Amino acid sequence: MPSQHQMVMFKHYLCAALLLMQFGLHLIAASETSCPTFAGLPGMPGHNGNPGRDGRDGGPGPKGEKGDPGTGAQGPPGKMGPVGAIGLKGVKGNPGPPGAAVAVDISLIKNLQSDIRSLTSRLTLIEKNIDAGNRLITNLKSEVQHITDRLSGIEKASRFWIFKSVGDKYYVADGLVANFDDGSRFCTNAKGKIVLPTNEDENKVLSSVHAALGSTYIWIGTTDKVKEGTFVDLNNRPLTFTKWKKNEPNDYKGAEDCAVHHTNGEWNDVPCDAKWKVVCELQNK
Ligand SMILES: [Ca+2]
Ligand SMILES: [Ca+2]
Repeated sequence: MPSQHQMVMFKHYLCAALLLMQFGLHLIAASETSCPTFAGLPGMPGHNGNPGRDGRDGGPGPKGEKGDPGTGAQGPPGKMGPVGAIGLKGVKGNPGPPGAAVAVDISLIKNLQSDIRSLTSRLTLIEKNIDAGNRLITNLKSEVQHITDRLSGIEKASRFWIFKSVGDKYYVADGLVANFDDGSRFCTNAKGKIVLPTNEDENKVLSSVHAALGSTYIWIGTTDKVKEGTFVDLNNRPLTFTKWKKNEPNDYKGAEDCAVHHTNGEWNDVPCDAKWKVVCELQNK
């Protein structure tokens, strides 16, 4: 049996051993070893405690500090408002004080009058120049029109096989042989009329047309259909020039109411239904 003294010593050893183990455990926990630990068994859940106090029961906190001003850009201006009503008519003002008399400079007036006379004179001169310019423009327009008309006449005449310029006319022909009425119609359709010499020069030019046509007779625009023995032009006007052959017009057999121009330039009355060369005259303006 161990003695009491031995039991006491055993307790002392046991306590020292426990202390050493406790100290060793502290050292292990303080070190960074990765030794695994083992959780103990969970305990039994506790009972619910009593509910806490309502948070609203607390009093308001202290006032916070004023915030910094915003940094956003200023917005666009608002729309214009509606037009307001017309205001009341104002009260008529008092008449102003009488004006001070203006000192008149006579020399200034005279200078202005002189300037006016000078300007008037220049204006008159300009008006005269304008009139002269207008007359010039009118003349130029007239010349242009004349040239245009002549060009038009040339264009018309140039469509014919033969055309000769004589005075202000063209004698034109295409070699047509026809009676007087058909020949006259042909020339009307060509914007002209059957040829009728009105002076010696024209009569001679018509003779030269004979040479080109190889003709003996060419119809001329005169008849005595209206009054036997009185030859007139196709507008019933008296003739101002004639070149009748001796003893012509003779109204041979009472059947000669039209007239022809012979190669030698002399005229003769012949039956209108005969067929001779047709020459037209066109105005070259
Ligand atoms: Ca006759
Ligand atoms: Ca005759």
